[in-house]
Amino acid sequence: MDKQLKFPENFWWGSAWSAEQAEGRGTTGKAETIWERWFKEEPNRFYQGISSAVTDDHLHRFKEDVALMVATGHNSFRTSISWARMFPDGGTGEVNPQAIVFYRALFSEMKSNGIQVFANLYHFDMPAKLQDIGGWESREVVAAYVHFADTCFKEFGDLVEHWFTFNEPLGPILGGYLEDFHYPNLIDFKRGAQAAFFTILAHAKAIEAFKRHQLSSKIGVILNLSPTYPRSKNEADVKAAEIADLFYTRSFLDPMVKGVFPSKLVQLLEQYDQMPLDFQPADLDCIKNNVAQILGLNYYEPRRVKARLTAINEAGPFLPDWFFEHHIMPGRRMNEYRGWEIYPKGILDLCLDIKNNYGNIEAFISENGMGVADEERFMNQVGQIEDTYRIDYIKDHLAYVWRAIEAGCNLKGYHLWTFIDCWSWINAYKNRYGLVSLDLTTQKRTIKQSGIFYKKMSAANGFEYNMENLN
Ligand code: BGP
Repeated sequence: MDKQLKFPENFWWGSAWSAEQAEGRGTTGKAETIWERWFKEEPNRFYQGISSAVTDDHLHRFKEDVALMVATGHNSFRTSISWARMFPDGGTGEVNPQAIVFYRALFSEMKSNGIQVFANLYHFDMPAKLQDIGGWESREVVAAYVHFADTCFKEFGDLVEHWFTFNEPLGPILGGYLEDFHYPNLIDFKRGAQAAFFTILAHAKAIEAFKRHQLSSKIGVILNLSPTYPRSKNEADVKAAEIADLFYTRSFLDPMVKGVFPSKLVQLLEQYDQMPLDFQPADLDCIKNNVAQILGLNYYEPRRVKARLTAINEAGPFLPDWFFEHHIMPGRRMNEYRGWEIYPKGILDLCLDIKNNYGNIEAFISENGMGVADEERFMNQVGQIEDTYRIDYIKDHLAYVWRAIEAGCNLKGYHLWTFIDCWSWINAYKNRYGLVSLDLTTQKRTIKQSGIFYKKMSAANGFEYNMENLN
């Protein structure tokens, strides 16, 4: 039975990307980032040896891009402000006037086209020089970040509607300290815990600085969250899921939104001697007093967990999966290109968790999307990608967002990952996520079928859906 799903008035329809993934290096002055550094050291780690040097060349094409935002129904859009571009001497020193000109021009262009500016201050793009002095393991870097944030509030405060301290702060910890997919490529939980703690402190200190500016905008954080499902109701599976959830969900969510660390996680880290070395009472006070005012939820896949089947190697490095194994659920629906399970109902469970356990804080879906390899297979004779699978993916997830709103969740919008196909870290251009396709040789942008659908959906503030697909 088809039903017209209507979303609340002024619902945010849009998408997101980040500076390093879309701007291109350009010639306005920019410090080397850890991505550029890593590419120089190990180009073989990047899909087809493609770096972030050019990406979408958004720096030079932003006017055309804003027109495409309008054409694909955006009323809001998130990008990040590049710390390395703002402070080209390596993340500190003099602010770059050319960077200010660029971001002011971009944000003004968006605003005058009716697109609210969502600005994020950190999307994995540490200036390499600051990584050299310890990156997020260093208090000096926290101070430099707060100065950068404060400069952005001052320079762009009149143009930005929503601010975010971090996108997916768990990512650099997982990748950089536990799983080897992000600079500095260490395997060291304790150092990772220090970097995580200072990231959380940097978030709080940036919010503290933000409050001094007395802007009418809000500031929050964007977290990648997955509901954690145990394989079964067996006690051992349930316990494994609880621990995985502490490491991956509560670790950042609790301190950044509630101002406190989950006591069970602290106990566990104490037991295994994995607590960060440097944390002061004044830090904990700052974290307590400066929490997110709005929460972005990035949802791609559920987390399925079971009790360990094998013994751990205690001579190996301490890792969260000492306590659980990932469960491959028979019958799961997969995005094989990315290796992520597609489970739309997970978005509802996630939103209910936020409603029930985090004071129903104002929130929105800040990323959700489907990366597909070799999308040119689906190109029609006029050069348009017929990505019906993406339209279905969006609808299936949004139907559960609609249901979450019906259930009282304080959800204000939906942003897709992503707008125009962009550079995806070590996967470079392998998987395409955009509403608009990008020709890498000519930089030509072409709206996909999903972009046309998105525009219609945004104009109607909803879409027709077969409710039998919900369970
Ligand atoms: C999120 C990141 C994005 C984006 C997206 C898609 O985790 O915030 O930057 O890259 O995932 O993932 P990937 O690019 O790894 O396919």
